[in-house]
Amino acid sequence: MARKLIQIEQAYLLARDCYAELGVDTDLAIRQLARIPISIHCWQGDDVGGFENAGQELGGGLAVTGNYPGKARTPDELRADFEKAISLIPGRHRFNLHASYAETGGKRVDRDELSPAQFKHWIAWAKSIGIGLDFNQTYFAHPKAAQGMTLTHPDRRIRQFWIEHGIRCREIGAAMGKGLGRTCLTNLWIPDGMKDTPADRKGPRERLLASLDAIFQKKIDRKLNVDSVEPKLFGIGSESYVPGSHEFYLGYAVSRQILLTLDAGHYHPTEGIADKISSVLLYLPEIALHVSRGVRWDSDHVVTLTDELQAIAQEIVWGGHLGRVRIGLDYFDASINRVAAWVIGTRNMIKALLLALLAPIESLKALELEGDFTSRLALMEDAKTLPFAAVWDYYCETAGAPVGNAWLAEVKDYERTVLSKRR
Ligand code: RNT
Ligand code: ZN
Repeated sequence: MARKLIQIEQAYLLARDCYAELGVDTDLAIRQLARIPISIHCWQGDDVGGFENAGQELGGGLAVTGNYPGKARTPDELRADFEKAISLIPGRHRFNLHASYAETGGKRVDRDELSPAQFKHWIAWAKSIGIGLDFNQTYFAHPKAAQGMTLTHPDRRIRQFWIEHGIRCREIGAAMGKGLGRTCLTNLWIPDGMKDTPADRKGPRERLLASLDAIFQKKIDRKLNVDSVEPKLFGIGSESYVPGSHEFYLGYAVSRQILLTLDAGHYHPTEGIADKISSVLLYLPEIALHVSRGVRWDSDHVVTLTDELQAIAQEIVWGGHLGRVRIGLDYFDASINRVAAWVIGTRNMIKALLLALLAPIESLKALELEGDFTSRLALMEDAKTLPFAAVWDYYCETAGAPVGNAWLAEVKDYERTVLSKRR
């Protein structure tokens, strides 16, 4: 049931006083929050399917489980679903596309032939709804990636094919940046790795290094497009060796001064990415995040309001890094309504940011500097039960998004009237 405006406002005014007693300005927090874009991943909308219709299986160690009805089958359906989702999320966000979402008009355009032409509808659409786009090279779901190797492949011609793909995607990213007047992030992740113990760990890494240098050789205006590389610990089918490891890409990003993408599911199961942020930002101008939720492995579950998510948001906000972290989401669950999956995960990311913005961080930092760790712990714990929900509801209300779980009824209605008609 939708709550009444007067109740939302009254609750907010009480909450504002509570926070003010601790020196926290809730109005300011809301203004800051409204300016943080989340890059929402297209691939939750269609189970990482894309629109190439090449009949190729996903591969690359990516696994989507579930068969909930109603997934988007065409670019128009995906756009409509996403518009529904963002109508239920406060703030202005971005859409993150993969190269496999090219619109080729029925023609076969291979990955090494892609150009901005296949993304002109996406750009026009993004412009019409006033959002920015981000982009990704697609190094999976393709015959030339079927052996589990792309940029590290021993065959020079296959590497060259994927190098060309990498370059073209950066150009597409630049076209997105230019067309929309918002810098595009083009993120590179490859599935390369080995199931069993390699005999040579060095060779594939040397080839990857050379391939990346070939891709990033062309200078592209950083106002239009910035590049990022995404490390990973292991994948299905690459359990024993992944050339593009954390150390590999950290060194690469720092030496080339491009971005590093920290994916929350790409480390050891108990290893968080929050603590990495303040370290890597000492050496890089900007980083990107793939906020995800691994359950026992890199399972890409819908982002929930976990301690890990809150720790990530705290690091970004408390460290003063908001302008230097491009927050993106990366998960895919085909066992629930996909529009709801977008809404739940994104609203949780925003909630975590608001929680971080509402913490009495100045007091906490002062106590820490004084060495009063007792008071720091006490205040941190008390802050956890402040009336956060009243501020969150008020933010949703003033941003024109549904308050509380009122969004769910809209998704159910959309399911009834649109999604369930897709067979
Ligand atoms: C895979 C990476 C990568 C993909 C997307 C689809 O482990 O996280 O970011 O999930 O590009
Ligand atoms: Zn990722």
